Amino acid sequence: MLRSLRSLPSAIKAAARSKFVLTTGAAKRFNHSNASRSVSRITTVVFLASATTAAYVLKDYQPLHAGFFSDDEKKKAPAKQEEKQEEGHEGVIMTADKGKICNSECDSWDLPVVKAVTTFAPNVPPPIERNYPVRLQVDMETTSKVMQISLSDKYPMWTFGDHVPGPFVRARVGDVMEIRYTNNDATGVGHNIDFHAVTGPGGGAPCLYAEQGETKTARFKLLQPGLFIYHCAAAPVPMHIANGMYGLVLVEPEQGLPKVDKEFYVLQSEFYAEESSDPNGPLEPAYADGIMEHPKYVVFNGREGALTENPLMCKSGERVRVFFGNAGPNLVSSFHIIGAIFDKVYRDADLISPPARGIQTTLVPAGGATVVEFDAIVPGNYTLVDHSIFRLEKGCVGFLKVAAQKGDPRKDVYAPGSMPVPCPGCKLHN
Ligand SMILES: [Cu+2]
Repeated sequence: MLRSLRSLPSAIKAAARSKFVLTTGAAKRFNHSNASRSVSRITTVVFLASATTAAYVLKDYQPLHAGFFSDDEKKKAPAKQEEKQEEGHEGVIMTADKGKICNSECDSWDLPVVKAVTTFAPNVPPPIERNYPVRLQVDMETTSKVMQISLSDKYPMWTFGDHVPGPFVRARVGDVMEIRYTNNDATGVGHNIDFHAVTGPGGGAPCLYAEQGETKTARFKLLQPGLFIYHCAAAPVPMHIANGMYGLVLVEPEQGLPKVDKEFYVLQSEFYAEESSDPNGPLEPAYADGIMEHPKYVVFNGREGALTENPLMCKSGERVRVFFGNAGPNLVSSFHIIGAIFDKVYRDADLISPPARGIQTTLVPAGGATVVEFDAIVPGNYTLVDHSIFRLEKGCVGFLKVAAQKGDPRKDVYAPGSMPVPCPGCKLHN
């Protein structure tokens, strides 16, 4: 198998390596005939997916630029941009230039260039204050790294930016998002990025497939406001998502979002893992558990305890917005904050329609997102959960601590008759 890989073009090698890793890993865990047939079916599906990916990469792929820009858009771009700094918000605005990968049909790349400010969960980049489109440069990289997945277990994560979840990108509708993506995964696995915010084949994934050490660049016009998942879509896709390769892109509407006091980035995902044959080794991926949709962990922000050891923090009287994504790869989330009622829910992260009001729990599909807002009225501790509540036992819990401002306990809203006491052993009310 390995000898035959040497004679293949490099893109196929990467895809085939993924298949090889999968099939040997899966075969180790299946030693009866039914399981072997399952592995064979998985292998076939993975091979077809790998071949499709390779075909995209190997053919003279034309980036998806033609038709993305109208003459109207060109008129909106400032005629000349000086170098300047937008303090506290996005990075340096540079003189616009023609992109190397632009063709004659898309000279409206001639937008001011801004380096995106990105953040890792639970932090969110500051709101966008400009009222014109830019070419927003976003640097992304892939790494692999053994990371803590719970108090007791580690897991070999595949990451964007050395973090799970990956960076939060904040843009404005009409921006051209320029992705410069480098695969620094030392294991040699090929990766890409499928942006749900992108209109065009694969969400950009075929343009961004990179083997170890490669950098790929592509530009995408952001046509719709919303909060969008991105994830790796290299074959086998479930494995790449299950190993931690996902994050969020916020595309603000032209008029922006209403001002709030605190914004947070929370992303739910699940991990399919089993004990290693090495007693001191990290957990190993359990592909069969993924197929059966039996996760070992369901977590917020990449690991059990991410939001209990380091809770979200705000003060009473502040308005809170949570950008919530669900990377799956399988489960639908019933997102709820115990003790809070969402007075605005931008259902499915639809930032155009009027938000829903007075919502207790909101469904977030795998590969989807929502935006919720509420006032932190009564001081105390609040609990983020997936209200499919057994998932609490798999790690899906986080805290929001609301500190009292100037001794205002809001007893007009919440009046204990005696000292509040959490129930013994409680994971929900600390
Ligand atoms: Cu990947």
